[in-house]
Amino acid sequence: MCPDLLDPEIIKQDFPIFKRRVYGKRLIYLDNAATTQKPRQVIEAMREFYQDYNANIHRGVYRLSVEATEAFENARKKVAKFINAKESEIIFTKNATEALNLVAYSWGLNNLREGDHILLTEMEHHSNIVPWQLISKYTKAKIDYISIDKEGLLVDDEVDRLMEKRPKIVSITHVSNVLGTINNVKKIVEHAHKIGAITVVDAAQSVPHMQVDVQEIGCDFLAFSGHKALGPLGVGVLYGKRDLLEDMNPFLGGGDMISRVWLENSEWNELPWKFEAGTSSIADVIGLGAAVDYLNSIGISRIRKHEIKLTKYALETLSEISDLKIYGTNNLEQRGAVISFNLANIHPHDLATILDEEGIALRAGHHCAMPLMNKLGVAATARASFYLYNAESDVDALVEGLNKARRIFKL
Ligand code: C6P
Repeated sequence: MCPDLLDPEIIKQDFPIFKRRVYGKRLIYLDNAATTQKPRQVIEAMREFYQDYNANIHRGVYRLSVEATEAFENARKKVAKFINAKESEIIFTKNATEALNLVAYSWGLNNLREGDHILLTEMEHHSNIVPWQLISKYTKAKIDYISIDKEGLLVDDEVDRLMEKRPKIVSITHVSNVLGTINNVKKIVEHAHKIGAITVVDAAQSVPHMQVDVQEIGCDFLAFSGHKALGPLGVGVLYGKRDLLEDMNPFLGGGDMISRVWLENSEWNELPWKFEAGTSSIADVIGLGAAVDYLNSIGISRIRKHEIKLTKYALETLSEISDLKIYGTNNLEQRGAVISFNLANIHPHDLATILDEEGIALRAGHHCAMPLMNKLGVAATARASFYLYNAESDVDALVEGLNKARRIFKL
């Protein structure tokens, strides 16, 4: 086997969940855009924390607390290196949603006012729409949306037209969780910077799957969730440029984020702790560090290659099913490992239920992207999303399951 190619069957051995059976069948997990499974290395790192050195961080001088603090800050180093950032620019949040809210509230509330524009796209997840709608209510700044074409790609002319309105902030997804579209964020960031806008990249669906380098993209902020990158639930990351973070007010107040507190006012802690109020999800952060180690040991570019191969195979085999409508582009350079589809007029929830009986886990619904569903003219889709442990046999099982659905619905 070519050393550049992954062998999903070997990788699966690192993931205890694949030992279980679902209705007596092997588990075929195709909901990686929602959350990924966890390798034993991540589970073990978290177990070790709770079993061997469970203590709060940044507070105690005793051995356990020192060890916990070291492991926590070491995870920050790993995450920073993974996306080519400085440690002081990595803020641990609860998830990508909280990271995006942090920017909206801490930057948006102070910097936006009536007459200002916020630029988003029609393919955003609710997490990159709703926080801006809230901020727009408070500040009266107006939101514009870059539209998408039939292939699910951003319309270049629309980018140019809306940039002419000189938005103060441009916040876009790197990879769509519905269409799989990979946006050219570097180009959009460059354009936005030319007109003096601040840029935010929602990297929830990119960081786990492809090389993401914040210096290369040049963005001001970037958000992602640990749980979509083999890490535990409960930890997300916000990258922010130091000078911007320095100027911003804290998002949440409480312990750990201050240097001094008086009855009348307070002084903030240094970066990044200024934005990490209260006790952090220590075990989760340590687990995320282990996930980064695991991803590095496999190689993120090998993961991307594997996903391109699998997506190509899936697009080819799925397109042979009659009455199956696939959304998004066929250009694999511009597409992540996410395939949304509808089969005739079968409701995606019915499809997902039939597939579940075959041990296949995939998501059906609006995928927290209701404006995008409206644009596509549907209420919902079914969605298969792949990761490093998925094999062509998983795609074959999906095709078989869809053919079973066709038989049940007498198509
Ligand atoms: N999308 C999906 O099934 P959180 O929930 O904060 O970890 O991630 C939010 C988020 C932000 N941006 C994008 C592009 C996303 O895909 C998600 C999460 C999941 O598609 C859950 S709705």
